[in-house]
Amino acid sequence: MSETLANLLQETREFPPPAALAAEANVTAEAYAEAAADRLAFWDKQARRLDWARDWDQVLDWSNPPFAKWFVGGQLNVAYNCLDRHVKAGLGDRVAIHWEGEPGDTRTITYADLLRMTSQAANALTDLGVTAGDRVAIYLPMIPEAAVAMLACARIGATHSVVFGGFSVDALTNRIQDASAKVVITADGGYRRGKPSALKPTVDDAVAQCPTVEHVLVVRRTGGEVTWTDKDLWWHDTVETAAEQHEAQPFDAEHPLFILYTSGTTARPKGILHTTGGYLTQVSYTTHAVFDLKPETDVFWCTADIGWVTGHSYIVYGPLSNAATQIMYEGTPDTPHKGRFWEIVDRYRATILYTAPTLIRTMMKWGDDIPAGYDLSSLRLLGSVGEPINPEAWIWYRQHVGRGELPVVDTWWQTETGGMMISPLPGVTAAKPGSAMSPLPGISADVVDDQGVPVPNGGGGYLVLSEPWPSMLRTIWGDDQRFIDTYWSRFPGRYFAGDGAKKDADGHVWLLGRVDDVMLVSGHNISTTEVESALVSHPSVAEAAVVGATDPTTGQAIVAFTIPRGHVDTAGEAGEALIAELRNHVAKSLGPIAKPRQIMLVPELPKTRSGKIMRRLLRDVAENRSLGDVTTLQDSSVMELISSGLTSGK
Ligand code: 6R9
Repeated sequence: MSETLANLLQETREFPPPAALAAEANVTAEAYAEAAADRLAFWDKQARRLDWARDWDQVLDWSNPPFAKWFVGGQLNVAYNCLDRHVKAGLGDRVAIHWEGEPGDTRTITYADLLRMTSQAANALTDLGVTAGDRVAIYLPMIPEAAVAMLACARIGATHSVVFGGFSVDALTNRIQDASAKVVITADGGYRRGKPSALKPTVDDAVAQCPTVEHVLVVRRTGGEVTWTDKDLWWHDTVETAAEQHEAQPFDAEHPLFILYTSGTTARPKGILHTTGGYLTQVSYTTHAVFDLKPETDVFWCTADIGWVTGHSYIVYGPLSNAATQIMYEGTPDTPHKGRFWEIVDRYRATILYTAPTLIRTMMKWGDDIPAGYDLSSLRLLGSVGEPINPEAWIWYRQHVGRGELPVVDTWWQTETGGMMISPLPGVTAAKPGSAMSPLPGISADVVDDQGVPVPNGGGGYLVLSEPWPSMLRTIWGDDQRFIDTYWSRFPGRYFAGDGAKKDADGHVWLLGRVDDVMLVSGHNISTTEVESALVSHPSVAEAAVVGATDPTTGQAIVAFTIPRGHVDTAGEAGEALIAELRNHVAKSLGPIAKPRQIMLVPELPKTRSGKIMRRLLRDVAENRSLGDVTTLQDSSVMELISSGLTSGK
């Protein structure tokens, strides 16, 4: 990665925090100094934001790396920290969740309600024979019961494994089998794109192949027909009739909390294991620090699905442990119209919005007039996660959603890191569009070269995490060796994140995408992210995905799949002219070496359910191969659309 293009660091805009926000910020620059002086004392203090039943004897035990133990000997209950303690503090009437179904039905759930629902579910699971340490698979749409099911597992010490509601029979079967789940919690279906979409048939097919499953709890959401088996129980018969009182027992700080399978774009999915005390400490603290969350007045909205780590950490555990009021939305952003997100922000007076670059770019494509049609004046902070955010998308987000005033926090982290790791602090950092900026207080990250030597400012290489952190994964479920091989062997003693990154002249971190996606063109390492950002900076482009395809002369050649903005004419010669212009535009912004060999204008890009572009599939198209594994693809018709409608140019 040392030979990254020299002239790429050209984004120099800087946006300091609004003075009013900085003056009232939850966390100031002092936090960096405090953590730098004594990292473990810093995390000890953050852990005390939670309620512990037993204090810990040691903050970190790193005597057997890479197997960490945080808050050794401490005991706590995660659900107690998210619910009971708030109700005990007199906050029972505070709204925990403003839920909005896709068809427009709504539910308002207070902390007292959520505690009652969770207690009932905990009692019901216990009655079904679920005990601490058992695994429960959750395959639900974005309905409040998803959060209730997770919290109920946490409450009784069962380990949940949430599987995306869009995953196929095979994906669900593998995940249930890998974790030997005893119970599956699902629904008849959910609403997506304006119609009910069934879930139960997928569960039926999966459970038929999973002998460990004893019971299936089924929430009635759509009222659609379901086939019934002798393992099935209705949620409303079982949970909603259970006792409303449940005494939460404390669990060890290292008790397993959940397994979440990474999307597995290549090999067998990895069951990422997270535990109790360190995980909750870090997600709770980062919610407080990075969103500057003021639970009395803020209305928080994270648009992620609960089946993604972002939904675990920043819908369920982070916001609820901080007694936040939040919005939860079941459906898609364009049902029944393209202003749906802004309508929700407007209706609930959302103050903090946390979403993904893919959505921001989609909103750019749909046009500026759509957000302009709603009152977004309640917003005070914007966040981004999931992929590198192109400077152009960052600026659009701040301009058209954030009135040109609001701070944007670009938060880098992974399923494996559990919580945010690299991000601006909204009251402290002068943010640069496209950069995740600096490791958060208490976090140590660096960019290193092939040999593991930290690169100087201005250099590029691999992102590593150089010290253990509280919400780190503890292992890959059932496969310690794979945990060591995947994350700790490339650079011994340090965690290898698998992302390319660079440090700018000021030492700020810029993420360049997965290292598997870096292209090697005529001996130069070129990051897909940078070519994509160059394309997106052209006024005719809404979104772009870039891959390296084998090329006889240059080793790899750059192939770009580009979605034009709504108003752009791409028919016939206009399309050819646009392609020529875009190739030159990239050459002009990044240098001739980065000029794409080929640009294809496409209507859509293949994405995972969490919005990440599946470049692997595009590489298959670019190299005329048949498609590899598509099980994690959000919408399988997209690939047909791309292959059939290609307008390509050389
Ligand atoms: C939270 C989440 C992790 C991968 C990660 C990186 C990419 C996430 C990012 C980002 C640049 C950001 N990623 N946030 N890249 N800037 N702010 O997304 O977890 O689904 O496990 O994905 O996502 O490539 O390695 P997960």
